[in-house]
Amino acid sequence: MLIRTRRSWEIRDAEATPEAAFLDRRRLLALGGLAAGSLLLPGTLLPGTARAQESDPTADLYPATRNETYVVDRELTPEAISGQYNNFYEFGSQKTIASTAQALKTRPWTVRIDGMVEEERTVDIDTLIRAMPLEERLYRHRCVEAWSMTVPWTGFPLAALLAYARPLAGAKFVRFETFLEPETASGQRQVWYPWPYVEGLTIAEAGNELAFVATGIYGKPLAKQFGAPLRLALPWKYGFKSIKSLVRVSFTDERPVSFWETIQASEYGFWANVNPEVPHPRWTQAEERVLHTGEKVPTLLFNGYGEQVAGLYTGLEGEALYM
Ligand SMILES: Nc1nc2c(c(=O)[nH]1)N[C@H]1C(S)=C(S)[C@@H](COP(=O)(O)O)O[C@H]1N2
Ligand SMILES: [Mo]
Repeated sequence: MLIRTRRSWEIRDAEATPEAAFLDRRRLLALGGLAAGSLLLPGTLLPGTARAQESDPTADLYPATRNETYVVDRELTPEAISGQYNNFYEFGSQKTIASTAQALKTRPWTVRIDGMVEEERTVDIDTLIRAMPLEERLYRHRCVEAWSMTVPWTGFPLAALLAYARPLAGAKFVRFETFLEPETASGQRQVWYPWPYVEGLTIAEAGNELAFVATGIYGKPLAKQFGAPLRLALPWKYGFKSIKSLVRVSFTDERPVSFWETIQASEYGFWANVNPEVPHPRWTQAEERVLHTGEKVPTLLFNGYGEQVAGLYTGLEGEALYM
């Protein structure tokens, strides 16, 4: 048992102000601009924020209406910070991949739906996005490396994609796959990694109301470094489960083995639910570093989303649910 002096539900006054959760879009943009101004040289463009998204064929769908069910008790992370500190190993193992990620060509783009489904098919990304009910949600994100951010995603419930895919009754898992294009993604030329990036969920997890497919962030289509044009956002799990730049969604009765599980199964398991009391083999998970302030705050069980997801794991106590 860990003993903490500050309880997980005690949040500082500054974090608790309703303004923090409901920053209007203009103020958010101003915040982003301010931080960008202080971090970047004059005249430097923030990669992927303006140019690429203007030409996005779905740009007219943004900003989408915010779903007020998903609120947060933390300040949003400015785009100038979250857009410059990314994990996207396809473009390198360092956090500063935003510029190189601009090489990713996101149109034309298709998503293959296959495996145990009524009918296998390949759908064009713009057709898919327009068929889905877009909304905005504020979610917290906790990386296994113990940093965290809070961001406004735009997208649709993964449950809507499940309904669209029509899996067979025998399907038990969903397997997700990222693009494979070593010509543009320099990281994929590092052949010791098991490309393409793969992740997986149980059908029950994928159907949970919190499981979200993001197409946008900060009221705009996703910038490339965030995993354009389509990525998962699974706020109760460590960030590596939220796979970026999806090209394939497969239904199966076998538990998928993920990219990170292939590399180091003793550190990155299938379930990877956030739990402050189960340390990573090489560091504690009790606290996290808030990306834009550097402040250390206690990590919460299921990243604070236990009410929605704890029920998914009853009867599975023998599994390594928290790594
Ligand atoms: N395809 C792919 N998806 C990925 C990753 C990656 O390297 N490749 N990194 C993961 C990790 S470790 C995290 S924390 C999040 C980071 O998302 P962000 O850069 O949008 O904050 O993406 C996840 N999805
Ligand atoms: Mo991560």
